[in-house]
Amino acid sequence: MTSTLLEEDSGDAGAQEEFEAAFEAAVAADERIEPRDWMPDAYRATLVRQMAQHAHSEIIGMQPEANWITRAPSLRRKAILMAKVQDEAGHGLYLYSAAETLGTGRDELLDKLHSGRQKYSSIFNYPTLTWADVGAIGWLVDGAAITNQVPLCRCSYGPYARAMVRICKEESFHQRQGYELLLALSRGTEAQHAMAQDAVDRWWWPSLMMFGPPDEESAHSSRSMAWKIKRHSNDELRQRFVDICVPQAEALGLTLPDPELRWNEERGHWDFGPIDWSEFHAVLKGNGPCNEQRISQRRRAHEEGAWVREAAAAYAAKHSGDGRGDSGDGGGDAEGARKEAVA
Ligand code: FAQ
Repeated sequence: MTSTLLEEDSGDAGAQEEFEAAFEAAVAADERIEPRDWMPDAYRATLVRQMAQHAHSEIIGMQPEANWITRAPSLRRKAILMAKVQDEAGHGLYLYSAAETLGTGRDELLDKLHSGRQKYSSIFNYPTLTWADVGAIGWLVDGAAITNQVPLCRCSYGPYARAMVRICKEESFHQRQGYELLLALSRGTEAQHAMAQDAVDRWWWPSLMMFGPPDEESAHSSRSMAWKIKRHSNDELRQRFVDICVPQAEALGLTLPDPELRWNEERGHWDFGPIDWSEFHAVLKGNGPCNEQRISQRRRAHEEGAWVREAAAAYAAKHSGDGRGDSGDGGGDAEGARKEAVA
């Protein structure tokens, strides 16, 4: 949005209406809303909620795959997996930074994650039991993430949309590595094929749940779609994902664990069986297989990283570049460096 008129809220009621009208017009015209533009409080709150949940998912999502770094079957696979897990940390960084443009600091968001006041994706509460799970996560979880996130590159909020462009490029690389890993297992020995099939059997339904509740139960979808934060409903994206995966599974030589999967000529889509939403709700309530483990590991990592944040702040204070060097009077830069430190 370009109008400087919108950059400051004067507090005057007439002006307020004008701001609202200009905001709605900018959204309708597919213009981007930028951090200094006026925006409704509910729009800001919705963005913070979704972006925080997204950022938290990226950093919690490092855990299930990191579980296999030390046991990767070759140096090549280890290097790839380390790079992928590191990419997820980077995605968290972009998203926390994008959320900061809305006036919410990373400390505040992390505190809400650690105290259970903000969510992260249900999918990361499942365990990675075998090496094939690394492939299934890449193919299905990154695949679902891309299906959901490509439309977010056109989100009405500029910093979120721009963060998504790079994230999607990296996620699509992740998806291909997962696919390639599963293909190697599927074409390998009988035991390797069985391991790949078992992983797909376990990750398929939770991946479909990643898209959120069915449309009729989705509390936020209609408002978020009207604001062009979300461009498609949860069910639309879930269907798109199923349609993409069915032929890919066939090419992989693996089956999807759904006896009701059938091509529907009339709809031009694959029909699929019912999702067990009671499982989804249980996971959201904290009763998934790994909820406790994920959050306590995250809290521990944060506590153990305190010295890194402190050291970065001290370093920035010492090298604040204003000639005051060791005086310790480098508060501004120290704050900047603290934010730069590992999430
Ligand atoms: N898990 O009204 P809706 C990744 C909550 S990134 C947990 O439909 P909305 C990369 C929802 O927050 C994966 N909670 O909500 C990676 C709301 O609760 P609230 C994350 C869920 O926001 C790959 C309530 O249910 N991606 O995987 C879930 O309109 C590999 C009602 O739902 C994003 O976050 C769920 N699955 O639509 C990393 C993408 N679904 O807040 C490592 C951005 C719903 O009122 C390794 N987010 N809920 O307490 C979105 O697109 C949306 O937020 C949805 C949910 C689609 C997730």
